Amino acid sequence: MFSSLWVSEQYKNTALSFKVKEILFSKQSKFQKVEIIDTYDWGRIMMLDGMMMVTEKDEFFYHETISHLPMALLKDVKKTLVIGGGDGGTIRELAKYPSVEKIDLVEIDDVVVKASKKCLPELSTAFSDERVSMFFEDAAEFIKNAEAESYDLIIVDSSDPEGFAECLIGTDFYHSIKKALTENGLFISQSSSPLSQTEDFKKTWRNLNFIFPYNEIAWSLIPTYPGAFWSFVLASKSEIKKELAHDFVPENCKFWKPEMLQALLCRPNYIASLIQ
Ligand code: SPD
Repeated sequence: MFSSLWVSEQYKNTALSFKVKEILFSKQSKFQKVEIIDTYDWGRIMMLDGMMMVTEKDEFFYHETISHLPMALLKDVKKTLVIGGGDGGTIRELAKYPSVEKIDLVEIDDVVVKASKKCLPELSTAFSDERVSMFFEDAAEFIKNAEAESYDLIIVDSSDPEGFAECLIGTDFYHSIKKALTENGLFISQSSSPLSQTEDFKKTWRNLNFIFPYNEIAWSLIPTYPGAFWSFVLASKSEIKKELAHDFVPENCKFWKPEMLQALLCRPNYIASLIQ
């Protein structure tokens, strides 16, 4: 059937548009509008309040970077926490590691998980993994109340730092993250596009440096996010050695391979100039 319907993500004065095959899911939750739309060129996409979260075609760049990069730097990870990430892509990648015993997922909006389970079968495979526990609550409260040194790896897989997600780049939040991390544990957060969301990126980096003694920046490509050139910040209470900590290679990756570690941690001059 021919469709003339297009959906766009508008970010400031730029928009990226996708031709719609079919709207599969559309619901106004307590927090946001959750939509899953089948498109011609990018497969099924998830949008929250009109902002692109995932497309089936390019989600692997994002989910493989945010999970395998920190996992490559850590030895024998057992306890993990994912904040946001209700589409399931990040926990799908963490579930590839036999050493991981616990994957806690804190997602404020249960409708995001419901939509993914219903319409995104390639992303939602790990929801039934017995190591996964789901908490539908505010992440800032959850982490404030978490036990000290209770996670080896904490991942923030959030939407842009606006509205209810804004606190996820604040110093209070980072302070709670620091407390909840084990001594050699690692924190990673998506940190916006240095190109199109420069101020968000700089603020995230500044706040993180204020709280943690050791910090790094990684980058990746996400073609359907504003700017496409994406960043991730890492932090730890211990020195972050930029080398592989083990030789386990997760299966079925489309982007990640151990050699990517050096590439993604290599800081382009453009990023270096932003944080001088
Ligand atoms: N501008 C969109 C940033 C969204 C990052 N998180 C997306 C969730 C994917 N699991």
